[in-house]
Amino acid sequence: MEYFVEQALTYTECLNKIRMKYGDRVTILYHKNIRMGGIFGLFAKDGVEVTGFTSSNVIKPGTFQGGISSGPISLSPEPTGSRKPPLDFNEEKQKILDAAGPANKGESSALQQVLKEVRQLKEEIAATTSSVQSEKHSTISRVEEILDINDFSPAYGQNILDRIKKEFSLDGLNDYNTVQDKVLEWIGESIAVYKEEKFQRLPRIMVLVGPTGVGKTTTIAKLAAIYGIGNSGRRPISVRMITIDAFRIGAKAQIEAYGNIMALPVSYVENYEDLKKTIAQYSEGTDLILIDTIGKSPRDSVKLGEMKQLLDACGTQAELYLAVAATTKSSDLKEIIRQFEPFNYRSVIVTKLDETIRVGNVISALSDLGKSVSYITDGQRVPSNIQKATIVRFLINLEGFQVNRAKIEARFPTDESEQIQWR
Ligand SMILES: Nc1nc2c(ncn2[C@@H]2O[C@H](COP(=O)(O)OP(=O)(O)OP(=O)(O)O)[C@@H](O)[C@H]2O)c(=O)[nH]1
Ligand SMILES: [Mg+2]
Repeated sequence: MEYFVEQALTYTECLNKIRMKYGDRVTILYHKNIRMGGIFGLFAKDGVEVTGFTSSNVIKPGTFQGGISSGPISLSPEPTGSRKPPLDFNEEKQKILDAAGPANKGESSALQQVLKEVRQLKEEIAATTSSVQSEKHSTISRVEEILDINDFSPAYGQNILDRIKKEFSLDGLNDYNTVQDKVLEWIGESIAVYKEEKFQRLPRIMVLVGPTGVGKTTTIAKLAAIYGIGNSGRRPISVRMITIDAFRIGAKAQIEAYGNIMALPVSYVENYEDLKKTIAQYSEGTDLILIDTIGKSPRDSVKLGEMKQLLDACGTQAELYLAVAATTKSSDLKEIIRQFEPFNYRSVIVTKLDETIRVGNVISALSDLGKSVSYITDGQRVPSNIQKATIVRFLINLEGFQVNRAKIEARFPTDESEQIQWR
């Protein structure tokens, strides 16, 4: 008599395997569903495991009955379609005794021994199966947790985890720091920083659109300061601000206040004709026209459409930017990015980076939808709280990773001459 434990993807496959290996004179004790193959629970498949024993003196041929058997059954061939009556437990016990050998016939100690061995076997298998099932490599669990903390979108997170599984061997996974550095690198590679084109035709027109309250007006003032006051030793150029937001209480006063402080002119327009006329009027002698718009709910497609029509007055050379707040959750960011799509904006300005420690939402929403980031703002102070976006800036903002700044700066170098510096 010989015990066996066979595994296969299906019960029938398993029985065929047993039949091939041991012939028909076998007795099946039980079967159970298991997870097969894989490493640390990855790539495992559902399967079936059958435990039984071979015997030279199998008792009465039985028919295999589908489902979980309540006792030992024989695999002996039987005409198809014939159904065996329910198994009698005592009779089945006796079968095991018989199968254990003539010398033990009738002795319950033999049965006890058989059952004990089977139980042990079962426990051992259960222990390994459950550890295979639940055990995820600690490196993968750790990265998963960090991606979660940083509010990366589920799709983005899954991509990173799949890539780890694909690119690291079991041995490689044991080196957490190397995996972590690679993950940071992949995240960095997924951030597209907008490359500003050299603008040929003056005036350059920059327009900011976006949801309400994200910081468009404040950002317009910051941009006006960068270019109109000069920075990093750059000479100031002639800048004018135009706001479409003239009727809201306080809105006019807000941009006017910035204009006064910086001694930069502000114009107000209400409609397409006004805007077209104002741009034409100041085209001569103005290098940069910054246009502030009224915040729009991404859900209000009628208002978005009206705004789009009005902005057509800026002409095709106008550069539109979408402002979004870093504090917006990933799924809302995606909706905003999609809803503003008809504006054909060139890039995204991420505001309020100072208000959150999680930037995975921004990184994943931009990456999932293939958008670049041009500026980031990180505070209410005008003009100093604005920077050109850099990959490093996003990576050092991530929670939970041990970021080796020198390493990521070397991997994602920043063109310092491009940066805004206030002295
Ligand atoms: N913490 C922080 N606050 C900011 C930032 N940018 C703007 N704000 C603040 O956000 C609030 C709204 O800013 P606004 O510039 O008026 O926003 P807006 O997009 O023009 O708003 P609407 O015109 O109403 O759509 C103000 O209190 C700003 O000071 C930033 O980068 N960080
Ligand atoms: Mg505003």
